[in-house]
Amino acid sequence: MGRTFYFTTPIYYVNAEPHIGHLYTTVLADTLKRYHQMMGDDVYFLTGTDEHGEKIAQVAAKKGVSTRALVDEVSGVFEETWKKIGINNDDFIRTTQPRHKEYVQQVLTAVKERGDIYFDEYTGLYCVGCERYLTPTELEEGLCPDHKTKPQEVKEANYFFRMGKYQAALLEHIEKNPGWIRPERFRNEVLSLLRLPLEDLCISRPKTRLQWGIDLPFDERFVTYVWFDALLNYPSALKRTTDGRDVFEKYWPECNHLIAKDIVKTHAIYWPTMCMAAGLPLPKHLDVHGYWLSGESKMSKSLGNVVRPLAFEKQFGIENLRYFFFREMKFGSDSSFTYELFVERYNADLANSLGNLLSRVASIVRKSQGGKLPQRPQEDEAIRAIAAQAKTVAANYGGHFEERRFHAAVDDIRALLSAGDKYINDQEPWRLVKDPSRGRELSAVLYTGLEVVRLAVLLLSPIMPRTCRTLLDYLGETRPLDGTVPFNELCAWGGLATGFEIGEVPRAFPRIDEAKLATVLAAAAPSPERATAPPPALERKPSKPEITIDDFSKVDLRVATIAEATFVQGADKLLRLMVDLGEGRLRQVFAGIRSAYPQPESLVGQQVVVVANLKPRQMKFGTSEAMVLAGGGGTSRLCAVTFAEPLEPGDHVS
Ligand code: ME8
Repeated sequence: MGRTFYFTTPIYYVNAEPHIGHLYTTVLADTLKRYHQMMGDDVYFLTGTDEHGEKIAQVAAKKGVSTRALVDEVSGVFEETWKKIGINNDDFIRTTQPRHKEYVQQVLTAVKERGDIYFDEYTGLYCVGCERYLTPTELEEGLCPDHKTKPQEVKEANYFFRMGKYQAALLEHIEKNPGWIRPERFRNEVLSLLRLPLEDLCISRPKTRLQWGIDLPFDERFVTYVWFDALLNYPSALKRTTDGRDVFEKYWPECNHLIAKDIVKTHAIYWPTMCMAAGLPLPKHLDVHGYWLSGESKMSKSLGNVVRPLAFEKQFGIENLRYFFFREMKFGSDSSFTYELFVERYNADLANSLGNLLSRVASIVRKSQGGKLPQRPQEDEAIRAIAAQAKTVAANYGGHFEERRFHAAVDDIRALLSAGDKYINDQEPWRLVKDPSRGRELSAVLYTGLEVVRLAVLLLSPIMPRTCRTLLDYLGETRPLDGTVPFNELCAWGGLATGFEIGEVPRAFPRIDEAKLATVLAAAAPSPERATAPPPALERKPSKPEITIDDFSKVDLRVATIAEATFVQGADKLLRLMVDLGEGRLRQVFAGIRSAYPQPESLVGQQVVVVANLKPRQMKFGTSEAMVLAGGGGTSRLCAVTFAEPLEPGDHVS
């Protein structure tokens, strides 16, 4: 009998559409579900959208649409996106659904009756981006470290949850359960937070300031604080599924949350203390992954450097990105996504290694065996070695998945494929084909080559389900991967479908060439998000003292054409630009616009405004010989000042 699992992703805010950061956590849950199903386990997978709170209300107001219209539209985009790319979630929860609202109100009533909610006045620093109060120690130079915005000081009378009361119990739970928060370093982070005094949590917002939320059942002048509402989605979705069932008893004890490190505090502190007060058993695991960075900054809607799942699906296929996710990210650490790196990995691992091995061997089978897969051969030393490696890879696979060492599972599969590749190179079946007396050797080599492919594809199938299903079917491996056939049987060496006639060799992973990459890069910058994202919480800097026209005329503003744009090693805000001011030489400029241009080469050829008579500045990386003008930054997107029409380099700007 298999085990039971309940995987959840965060419910995503509907203030902007999904990007590949959201995709990653969703794919992670989907892959874990498929892995466990293959192992014969029973899995429930929930995702959804978080639709209340100040942030959502602000975005709707800025767009000039009703909040209801905004949440319906964007939640629909999330749900559709997951559907279109084959995410296999069991339910999709929206916090605006009656099933959720009713549950939140029940919990609030119970916690209040227990004496764990009280009314008080409070002053604190609120970050709308995070939708929570930040402690002064969390700020970096007075700003929220995630959103780079100044939190607003809020003073108001509100309801509070006695979170502090549960501090000792939570500390004890985490100390006693080493695997509760994984990986270890996030557990340590939470433990150190819990060694400081834990304040109570403000769980309401007065309707005079915010109407968009779930009414407090005991005081309708207030709505519920968005995190107290959102976290309860995990049980509320089980209490009443979209098709009307109550699966809480079955799945709740096996709850495993998947989140990124941005929301550790809410999930590892707010949430378990809420569970304690509500009489809910604590979730079983909290798995925390790192960020996908775009270049070196976090990919995020507020920074505007995002890659959209559906666009990627059209460009290179989501399944290939799923592969990249698991190959590249070491669980718990940050990883960079760039199109260039994606293409490099794809070409090396999928086109060259897996795709090539399959097509080289399959085409000889077609040529020499009438397309029929050969008999399992007598094993010589070389075959025994590869079979032993395959056996070890399959044996370690489960441990890697369950300890969240996905990249190690992929490394093993890559190593198996390269052993297969080396074996084929050593055995040279293209020469054996020419010698009729070596037919038996030939079929042994072909069998072995395709058996390696079958096993690699089987093991990759939770990661690339559709692609792998097609390849397995092609090889005559039609057994279901839903646990009805035991995993050990599927993966036993020698399972290749002897006698099955393979069809025309598929071009499973066509190589991506430079030209295709260049087209995608050109389309990716500037990202459409930059043009449409509403800036978070506007803050205007105080204006500077008045100047005269004479003061202004001292500034020599010129048109400059960007000839080169590159990252600067060791400087995460700067780009190094070589600009042409029509002087017969290029000037070097270090410009603090990196976050806006994750693909700096997109700037080449653009014309910008520079301060040409600024005294050269000696910097750590070299001399900066001018300054580029840019707009935005701080709380909104950053963008270099450019021209709608081409001008001559060196032209005056006035
Ligand atoms: O925080 N790298 O919603 P959210 C990796 N509504 N993962 C990323 C990512 C990146 N660059 N960007 C986003 C919220 N994610 C709340 C959650 S749960 C009760 C409420 C993923 O829309 C990652 O899973 O800001 C992260 O934790 C989540 O999206 C944040 O999504």
